[in-house]
Amino acid sequence: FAGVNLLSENNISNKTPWFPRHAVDLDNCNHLMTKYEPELDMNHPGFADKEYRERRKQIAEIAFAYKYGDPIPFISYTESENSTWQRVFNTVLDLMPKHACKEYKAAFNKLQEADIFVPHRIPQLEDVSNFLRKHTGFTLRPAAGLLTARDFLASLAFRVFQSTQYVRHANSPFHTPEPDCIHELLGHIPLLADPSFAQFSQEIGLASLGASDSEIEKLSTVYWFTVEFGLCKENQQLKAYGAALLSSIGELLHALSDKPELRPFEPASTSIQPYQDQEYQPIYYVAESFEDAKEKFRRWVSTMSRPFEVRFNPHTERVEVLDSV
Ligand code: NLE
Ligand code: FE2
Repeated sequence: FAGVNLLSENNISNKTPWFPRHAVDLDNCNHLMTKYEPELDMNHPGFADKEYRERRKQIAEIAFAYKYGDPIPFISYTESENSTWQRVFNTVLDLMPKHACKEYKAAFNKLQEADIFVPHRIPQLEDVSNFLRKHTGFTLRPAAGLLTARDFLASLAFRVFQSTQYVRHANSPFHTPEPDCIHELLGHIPLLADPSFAQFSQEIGLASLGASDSEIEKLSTVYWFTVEFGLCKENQQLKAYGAALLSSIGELLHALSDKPELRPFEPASTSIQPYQDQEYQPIYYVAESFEDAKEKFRRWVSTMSRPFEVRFNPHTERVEVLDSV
């Protein structure tokens, strides 16, 4: 039974789910949730649009073929795709000064200065990845669609963000329930260039490695209500930092109206709040600041049941497993 020894090396019991130990292992962390595939979902705006479905397939192939270390393939976006980007980009330009948190605005400016964020063309993931690497060490990998929470969170532990590369359907520019590259670019990328936020993202990822299914569920719920839909305070005012708010003018205005319920971010209760992902959220969580959210998150994670600790070594891109007893 040579395998038994292997499994229990470093005290990892054979009950611990497999997890990536090196960034190259992320080649195996690309399992998709199928619920949003335009082929399968009758409500998807692309369901009846054969050309759109073909295009999605073509771009998904790139992600399936991608291997660790490859440059991210260039996509020649069509005029219609670029114009969808431009419509969303212009609304962000309008709303950002008033409604986005200061860290988002600062990074957005840098992306404009670097000529990566321009109105008329969709940025290439390879350029964005190189930009992030310089600021926080985050890099991107192309993803074919919505990944399982376990695979998606695991990549964050390595400061790798798995990003879709296809574009939402031209008929729904201002809100789509699934991720697309406009959401990744306008929602996630600016904050991944912010050191404090990058740290928070990585810590969620590290906490997910080898976690049980129910803990993954809690971590992805925390991720949902912070990284995706989080609000924070800035000089007594509410600002958005959640990517799904910043990439969807429809939901951003809803979140800041008097319709939804706002609650203070508390990992213990936030992590068990059920949510749906089809419509605007009825509840949002408000963080005092990124630092405060990080601190609360750390305290809460330390109560989780995992019998070992993990540490990312950026020189080797390896996760080291440490006994916590
Ligand atoms: N609703 C967001 C948007 O329209 O940009 C995408 C959410 C992805 C979780
Ligand atoms: Fe997202």
